Amino acid sequence: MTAVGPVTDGVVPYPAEAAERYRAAGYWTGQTFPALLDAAVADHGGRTAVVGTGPSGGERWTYAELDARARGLAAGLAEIGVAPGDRVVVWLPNVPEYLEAVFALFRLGALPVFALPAHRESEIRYFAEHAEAVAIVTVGRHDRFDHAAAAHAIAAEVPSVRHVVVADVPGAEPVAGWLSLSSLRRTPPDTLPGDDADPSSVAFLQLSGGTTGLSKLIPRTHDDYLYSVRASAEICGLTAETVYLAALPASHNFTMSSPGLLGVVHAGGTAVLAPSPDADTCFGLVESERVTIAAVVPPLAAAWVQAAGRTQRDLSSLQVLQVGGAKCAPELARRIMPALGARLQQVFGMAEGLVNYTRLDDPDDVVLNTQGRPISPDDELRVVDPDDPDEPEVAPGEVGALLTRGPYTIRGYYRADEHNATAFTADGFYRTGDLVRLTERGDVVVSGRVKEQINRGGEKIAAEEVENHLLAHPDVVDAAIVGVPDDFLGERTHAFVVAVPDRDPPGSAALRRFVRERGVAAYKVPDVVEVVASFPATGVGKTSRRALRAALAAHLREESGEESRS
Ligand code: AMP
Ligand code: DBH
Repeated sequence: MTAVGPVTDGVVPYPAEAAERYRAAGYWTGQTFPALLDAAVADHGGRTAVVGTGPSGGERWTYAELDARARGLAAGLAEIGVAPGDRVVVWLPNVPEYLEAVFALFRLGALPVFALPAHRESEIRYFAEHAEAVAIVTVGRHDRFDHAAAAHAIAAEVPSVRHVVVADVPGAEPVAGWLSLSSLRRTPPDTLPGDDADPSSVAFLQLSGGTTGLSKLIPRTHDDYLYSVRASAEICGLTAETVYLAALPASHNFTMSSPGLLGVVHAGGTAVLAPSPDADTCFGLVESERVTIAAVVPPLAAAWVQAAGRTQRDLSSLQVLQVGGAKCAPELARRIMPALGARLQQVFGMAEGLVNYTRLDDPDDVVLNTQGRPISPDDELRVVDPDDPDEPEVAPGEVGALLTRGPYTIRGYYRADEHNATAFTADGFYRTGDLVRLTERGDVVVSGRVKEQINRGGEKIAAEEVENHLLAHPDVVDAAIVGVPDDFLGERTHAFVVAVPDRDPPGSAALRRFVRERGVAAYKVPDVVEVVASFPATGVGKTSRRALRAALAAHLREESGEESRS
C-alpha cells in the first residue's frame, strides 16, 4: 500500500525547538490514532467499547468488534479511492457508526473533518470546499432532516467530493448517488496505510466556533491531541470500569477529547452514545448502562437538575458531571451535586487546544467558582490588557484577555494565513478572545469575551457569519447581531437590521425563515430580528463593527432596564 501522504500545505507546524521540548518532557509519545485503538484491543479487546442506537437499532460492540468494523470499512473506503491524506467530512449524529467511520479513516490515514449534526448545507458545503474533501459520511433522515439528500446536493456542487457514504440499515435498498456504509464493509485486512502514520502529522480537522465569518478548521496532530486525551483521562480518573455518556454531539471537541470518547478508548472503558441530550433519554441510559461520568453544557445541566427532582430513574452510578462549553453560573454549580449526587467538574476548553479542568479533589469553593486549571505544566497562559496593542500582562488577579501556547494548542488554523496573522501572536500564542482572571492558586475564572462571537448555551455563533446571511436578503441594507443575557442559555441572539428605505420592511419571522432557508444550523438563526431605521452613530472615523455591536447591546440593556422599572 502507499505510504501516508501527510497534509502539510496550509498547516503551521510547531517550531522544531518546541516539538523537541514536548517530546523530551514525555508529552508527545509518538502514539497515533490507530495505535490508540491497537492498545485498547490488546488490553481490553473483549470489553464493551461502544453502546448506542444506529440506523439498524441498538448496538453493543467490544473493542475487538469496533476494530474489525473500522478495518473492514477502511478497506472498503480504500477500494472506492479514499487515500491517505484525503479529507472526509464526518457529518454524523451520535450513532455507533460514528466511531466505526472515524477509526476507519484513521486506519486509512485519511483525515476526518468533524462537522456537527446541527450543521446544514451552507456549513457542510464550506467545510467540503475549504478542506477539498473527497467524501461526506452521513446518515439518511435524522432529526426531521434528510442529511443524505443534502450531502448529495453538496457533492454535486463541490468538485472534490466524489462520494457520499450513508450509514444505513444493512440490506436496505441503496439510493441513487449514495453508497451505503454497510455495503463498504470488507473482511478486515491485517495492515492499513494509517498504521504507520507519522505521529507529528495532522490527524484530523476540528472546527472552531468562528469569529470572523465561517468556522475555521483546526489541524490537530496525533502527538498533540493524544497527549491531551491521555492527560485528560488521568485528570478525570477514567479506568476500564468507566462508563461515559456522550450526551452532546460526538464531534464536539469536549465530547471527543475532554476526556470524552477518545479518553474512554485510552482507558478501555465504555462509551454510551445518547441519541438525544434530554434528561429522559439520558437518565434512562444512566440507569440501564450504569453510567459513571457524563459531559454537558450549562443549559443542559440546568435541565437535568430540574428533571432529577422528579425522575424515577436510579442515577446512583453517576460519579462525575462535567460542565463546560460556556460559563457555568455559580448558582447552577451549587445545585448540581445535591440534585444529581455527582461531583461537578468544570471544563473550560477550546478546539484550538487549551483545556482547563477543576480537579476531582479540589475544594468545593474552587469547583463551584472557577473553571479550573490547565491540563499541562507546560501550558503557558498570559493574561493581557486587550486595549493596549503591546499586550502587556495585567496585574496578578486582574481581568484580561487570555493568550495561550502549549503542547496541544495549535499554532495556526488550516489554510487561513490572513486570519492567523491576528489570531496568533508573533511568538505563537493563540488569542483565545476570552476575558479571564487567574486566582492565587492558578485557577482560571472566565469573565467575558473580546471576540466577535456569541456563546448561546455552549453553541458558538460568529456574529459576522449570521450578519452575512441577513445581508443576503434583498430588502436588507445592513445587519448587526448581538448577544443578550438569557437566564437559561446564558446568551441569546438579537439581530438588528436596517431595511431598504421606501419599501415595506420584512418582518422578524420572515427574516428568521430567510436565514434558516439558506441552510444554516438552527442555533445560528437569530432569536429575535428587529428592523430599525438606522444604527446609532459609533463615534468618529471608520465604523467599527465591534463598537456598533457594543452600542446596540447597550441600547438593548437600556430598554430592558426601562421595562423592568416601569
Ligand atoms: P471553540 O474555540 O469554538 O472550540 O470554543 C471555545 C470557546 O468556548 C472558549 O474560547 C470559550 O469562549 C468558550 N468556553 C468553553 N468552555 C467554557 C467555560 N467552561 N466557561 C466559559 N467559556 C467557555
Ligand atoms: O467549548 C469548547 O470548545 C470546549 C469545551 C470543553 C472544548 O473544546 C473542550 C472542552 O475540549
